[in-house]
Amino acid sequence: MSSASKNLSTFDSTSLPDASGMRVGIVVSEWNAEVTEKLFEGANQTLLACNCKKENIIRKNVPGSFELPTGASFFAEYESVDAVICIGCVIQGETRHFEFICNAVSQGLVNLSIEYSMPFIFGVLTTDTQEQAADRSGGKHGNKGIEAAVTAIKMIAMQKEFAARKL
Ligand code: DLZ
Repeated sequence: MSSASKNLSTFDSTSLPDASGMRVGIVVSEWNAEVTEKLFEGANQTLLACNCKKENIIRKNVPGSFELPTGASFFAEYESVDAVICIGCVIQGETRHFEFICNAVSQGLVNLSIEYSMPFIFGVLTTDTQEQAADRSGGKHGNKGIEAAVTAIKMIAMQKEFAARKL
């Protein structure tokens, strides 16, 4: 089975680090909300399934995916979180908007990760069609929001491990 047709979103919460001591920010883009709400649900349910406390999951909305890095940087500046999951959905249109937005978001999140030494997770669908987005937000290819939360939990656990070893 090619990776493009595989559902990568199944996970076993018992094989993941315990998230009970984790505090996570989630920034959700309002563009393509029918998709981003499903991605958010996937991420939220996954964090809860791994014992993250409801009060330690903080959600904020931004107008579009282009604003995700700025919203995420507000979390880093003003909230005490261990990671920020950024959720968006950019669908190819007739103009070059798509590439500008995707490049800005991916580069913006890498820059933040380095600046703050903290995980900023790229939970953004970048698809050619609405159907491809639906397939990846609870459809036949799973839910990339789940995968974003799994990634956040793994990266936070890694950071905590490093911090615990530091003299
Ligand atoms: C303007 C725009 C367009 C055309 N398409 C999308 C999209 O598919 N997904 C998305 O998240 N946002 C889109 N936006 C909005 C931009 O992300 C941004 O909010 C505006 O350009 C204002 O900065």
